[in-house]
Amino acid sequence: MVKAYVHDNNNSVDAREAHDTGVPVTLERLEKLGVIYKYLETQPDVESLAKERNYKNQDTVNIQLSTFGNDENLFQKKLAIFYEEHLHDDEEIRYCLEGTGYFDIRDSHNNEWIRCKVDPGDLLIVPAGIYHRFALDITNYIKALRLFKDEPKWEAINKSSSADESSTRKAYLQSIV
Ligand code: KMT
Ligand code: NI
Repeated sequence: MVKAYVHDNNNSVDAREAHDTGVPVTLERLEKLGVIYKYLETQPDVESLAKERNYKNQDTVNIQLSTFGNDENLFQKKLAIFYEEHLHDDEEIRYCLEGTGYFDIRDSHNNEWIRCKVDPGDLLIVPAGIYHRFALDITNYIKALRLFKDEPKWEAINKSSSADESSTRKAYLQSIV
């Protein structure tokens, strides 16, 4: 069930550890950042939400060592990509089907990372232009549904000065003031 807290920002510890400062984050605080975080019982509930919001595409990702042919190197590389701070040009939905993981959401008001722990049934709506990243937890497994509005906008745009200056980022910052 949904649980969010301030990340301790201790980068000398594995991303898959909890990194819990003990400071809870409310759903209202996340909503102020444009993030919707909630529990939905079934996949059809997710499909209808996606339809309402004009989503056209989806895929399922299975993130665990065996997906990568048990190649530990390749697995770590993939995890490192997910853990790079990035944004997308479109709103996206993430829904946890099995396993667990962490979505870290950057709070642009104070630069804190807000860590959202996802369990099966937990759903996040991540707005266009918000910086975020994803980590597995110590169980090393998640199966998640990723829902996208339009195909060309799936791409992850890593944090950089050009991403900071992009129209998507600017529009996002305008939307939360
Ligand atoms: C994202 O946008 O960060 C991702 O798609 C991460 C993988 S989904 C578990
Ligand atoms: Ni992303």
